[in-house]
Amino acid sequence: MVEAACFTPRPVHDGRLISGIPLKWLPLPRSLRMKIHINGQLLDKEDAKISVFDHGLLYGDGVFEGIRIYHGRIFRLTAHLKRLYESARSICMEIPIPIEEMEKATLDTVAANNLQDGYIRLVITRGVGSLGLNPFQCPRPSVIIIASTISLYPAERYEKGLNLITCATRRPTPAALSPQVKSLNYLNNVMAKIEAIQAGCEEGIMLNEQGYVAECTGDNVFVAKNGKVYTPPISAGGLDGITRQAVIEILGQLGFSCEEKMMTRHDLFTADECFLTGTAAEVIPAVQLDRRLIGDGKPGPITAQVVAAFRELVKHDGTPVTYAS
Ligand code: PXG
Repeated sequence: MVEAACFTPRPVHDGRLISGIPLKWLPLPRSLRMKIHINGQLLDKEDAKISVFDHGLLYGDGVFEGIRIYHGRIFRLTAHLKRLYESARSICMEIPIPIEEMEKATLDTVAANNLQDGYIRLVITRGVGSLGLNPFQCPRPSVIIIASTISLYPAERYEKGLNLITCATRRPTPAALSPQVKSLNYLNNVMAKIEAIQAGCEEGIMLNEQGYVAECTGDNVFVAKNGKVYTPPISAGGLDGITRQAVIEILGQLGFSCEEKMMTRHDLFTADECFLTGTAAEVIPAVQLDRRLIGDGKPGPITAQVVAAFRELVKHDGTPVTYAS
């Protein structure tokens, strides 16, 4: 069995020992432990287990979504659920519950963990099968909902901007697996992320087979030049990001034109500003690519406006969670 860690470290620890055990490693009272939804049940984290025969583990066969909770509201929940069900349909997987039930289960899991701000990971695996590729031997996909927190980059990076490299690992061609499927097999993106980190950068630009900019390993990319904003079209190979869509709307409201354009590294090197968008990253400036400064190497004014407007948007745009009083 794949097992989550037994004890959740206490949020507060002062170094005290109880019976020789550091206070931070004592189990939390049951009512305070993280609750995870698995196939209709809300389980304590230590009881939340999935079989090693699940094809999600054996083959990366399954789909997922990452969703933010802001101020007690789930940001763009309907859009995330729609993308999840489309990813599943694309890989011939029938999610065993209707979308309305998934919405309720997601809201209930957030409420059970009493999270006002955080991050939800929805994972649908192909389910338990035999040691063979054939997915039709897996009778029922498993539904997992984790409501927790995520912090991708230190706060300082939101002020100073990210440093990027161009990854040698390319975004796979749509003739292989469609880039629109958020599958459980993220190895290609993981390889690209390794390249970025090993080069001392936080994120990496991924090109498509033709050498055009597709996106980053977990975010979409935008540039600003001469007061106009550009982003690669989805057909360049990036994910149709939900934050990307929100930012396109924000840019319209701020009065900036945003054009989808095929771009090469040249367009990034010669841009005035660059920023990335994603559920985990939110909106974050990027100030260097391959050790070359983008613009003056500082986050620019258009980026600052988009960041501010995005932070405002998430305060009210979202499905409200009903918490137990
Ligand atoms: N491209 C890729 C390849 C992604 O995986 C995005 C773009 C941005 O899409 P959204 O819809 O989130 O705006 C993603 C999403 C993580 C993490 O753990 C990454 C994502 C989402 C949630 C968590 O790094 N990437």
